[in-house]
Amino acid sequence: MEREVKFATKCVHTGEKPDPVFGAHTTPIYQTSTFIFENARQGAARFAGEESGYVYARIPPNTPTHAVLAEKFAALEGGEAGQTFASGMAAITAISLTALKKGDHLISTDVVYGCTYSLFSQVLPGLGIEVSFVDTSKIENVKRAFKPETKMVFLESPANPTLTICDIAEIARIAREKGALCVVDNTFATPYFQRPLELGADLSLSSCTKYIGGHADLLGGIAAGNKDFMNRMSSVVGYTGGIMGPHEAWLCIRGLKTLHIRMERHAENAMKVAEFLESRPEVEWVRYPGLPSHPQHELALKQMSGFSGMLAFEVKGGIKAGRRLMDKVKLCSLAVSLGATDTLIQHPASMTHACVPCSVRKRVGITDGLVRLSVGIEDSGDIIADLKQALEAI
Ligand code: LCS
Repeated sequence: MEREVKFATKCVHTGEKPDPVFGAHTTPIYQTSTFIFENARQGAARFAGEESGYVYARIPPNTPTHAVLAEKFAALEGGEAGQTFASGMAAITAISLTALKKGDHLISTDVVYGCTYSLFSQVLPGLGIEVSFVDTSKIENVKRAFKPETKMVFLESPANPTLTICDIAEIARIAREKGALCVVDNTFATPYFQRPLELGADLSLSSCTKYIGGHADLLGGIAAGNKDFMNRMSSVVGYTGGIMGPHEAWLCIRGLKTLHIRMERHAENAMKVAEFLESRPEVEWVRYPGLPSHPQHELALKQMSGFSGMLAFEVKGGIKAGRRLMDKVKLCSLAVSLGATDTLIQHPASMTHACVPCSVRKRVGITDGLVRLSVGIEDSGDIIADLKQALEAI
């Protein structure tokens, strides 16, 4: 049997095909909207799905550049097939519209990215889809939430922005038993640190805008899973049209080639920053899955091979002190998004999660004083020095 190459080698090599025309070393950007058929019979066969190949850049497999990215990402997640999208939200929308129809029920983690919360709480109910937001870190809650109509369980772990973790293997097992699809938003962990499909989930998705692209210079989304679901989803993708541009696909291919190296540094720096913050008298609490103080640290050790670069904390004095801290940092950028090479700091209650009603934020632990940090790959001493001067100035 052929030896399966390791994760780092997949990052660099999988999916890459030498350019058949000129032999270019890197994957070309197929900047084209349409594809020429050899003859009318071939065009008809491709549209009928009787022959594989490219037809039009909106219709999967989009372009050869997209196909390389989808294949590479699927290999990293351990899935049979992948699909790229215009953004992480386009991925979540297409997955939801493929898996759910009027009368169906969705169970979602209660702490999810703000726009995911809005999509699930405002858009899907308008289509006749019922949504239950559940604290998925407690298995009893998940079990209790199932109804005969439940068709999908959507998990975000670690969750944005509280870093709450849920037991993916156990929930995927229950979902399978109940005949529901288990989908995991793996944006925070990336396949380098967590592979939901290997834990039993049906689909794993990421916002490429974050660690996959890795350099805060693109918007994109991607999902991996089994061929059957991907085939079903390809019509939704073609009909709704939220597809990634070829240049973005190329940037993501380039980003993935260094994913393993970047993630190591993100996690190493985040651990040091988390330990620093936890040691400071100005800090009320810190949440980082790698800290023993994280409520699900044991579970994180079980299902993740590292803890990535995201952390949340609150300074004493709540939101007022938090705002002063965010205004005082110099090296860290005050910006939403995450997974960039530089350290980003932001305030979820007034920024990424401002669209989540205040009462819901309170209930799920997105406190007004919570500050979120996406730890970059700068020198950890410099990040810590910046936070230290800002803490001393509040
Ligand atoms: N899933 C998670 C966990 C996210 O954090 C985001 C965006 C998305 C999906 C959506 O991806 P997008 O459509 O932006 O590519 N999170 C953001 C954040 O925390 N700050 O700005 C965007």
